[in-house]
Amino acid sequence: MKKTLFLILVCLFAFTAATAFAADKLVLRVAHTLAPESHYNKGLEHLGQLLNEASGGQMELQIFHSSQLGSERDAIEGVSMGTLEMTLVSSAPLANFTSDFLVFDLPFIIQDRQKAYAWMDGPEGRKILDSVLTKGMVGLGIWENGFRMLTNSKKPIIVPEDLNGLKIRLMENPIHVATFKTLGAYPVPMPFGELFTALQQKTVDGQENPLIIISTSKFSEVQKYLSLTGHFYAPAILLINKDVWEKKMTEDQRKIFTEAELKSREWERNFCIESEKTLVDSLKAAGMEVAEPDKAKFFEVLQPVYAEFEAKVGKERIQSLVDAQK
Ligand code: EAX
Repeated sequence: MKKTLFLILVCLFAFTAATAFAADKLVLRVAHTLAPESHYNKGLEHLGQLLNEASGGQMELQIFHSSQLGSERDAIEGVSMGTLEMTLVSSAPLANFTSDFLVFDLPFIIQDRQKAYAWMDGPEGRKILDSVLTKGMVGLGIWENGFRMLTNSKKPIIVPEDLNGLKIRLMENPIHVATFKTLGAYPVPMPFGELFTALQQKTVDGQENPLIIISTSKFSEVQKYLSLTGHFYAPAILLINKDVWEKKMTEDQRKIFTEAELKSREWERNFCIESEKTLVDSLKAAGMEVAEPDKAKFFEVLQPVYAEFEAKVGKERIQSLVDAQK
């Protein structure tokens, strides 16, 4: 009888110790919409590896790619409410939650990537990131999605008039919609997860995304024409739920995370820059016809978009980002 009780107690103790130990391990789920070969996925894998190494296996990143957990809007809502720990999303859909991000959506506002990185990593970028605090999130860093290029199934796009009447899928963002309306196109906001099928079934004629996405999402299979417009620069924002960051994580874990994030941000940006070097050629090889558009014409036609959104974005913030690239 005594022996049985002893055994039960030992088992109970072992069980409690095991669960306590398991509870020490921090598992963070991070969702994104892109392919496993994409810059988002590779950058997050890099971050996961650094976290694992620096924490002796006690911090784990679980990556959910290809919109497995829904659209970017869904992911932002999930992180905000705490049903998901983390996400990496374009800043454009995030601007619907906090308008501070809108500055990045102005056409051609970012031309010099390296100088823009310094601005985004400095106090101006921090101020923008901190605007998510009131939404139950913490902005961890500004990574890269990239310069967005136009593709379509109808014709080469050289000047804005070429876009007349074309149905172009966009991210859900008011400045993007205004931009393509001004260009004479018919804007169709839609989550990324529905895009390939929409292009395939010709519900839309075209779309715009960085070369690395056009390539890793295989849009060359359903789009003939690529125009190197670079009309928007899309930063990618790494977000974490505020309670997870402030209450669930220890100070040590936050320190490990901050260091690993900084390294991964740099790694991911370089991965984008390096990949881009060969992407035009590989997309040509995949059958796309590539055009160099008249960017100055596009910029000229788009001036009314600046006038329309200047007050909402903030004149000083616009000027600051422009000046930072001089
Ligand atoms: O953030 O929706 C898009 O076109 C984005 O580039 C993509 O989801 C990555």
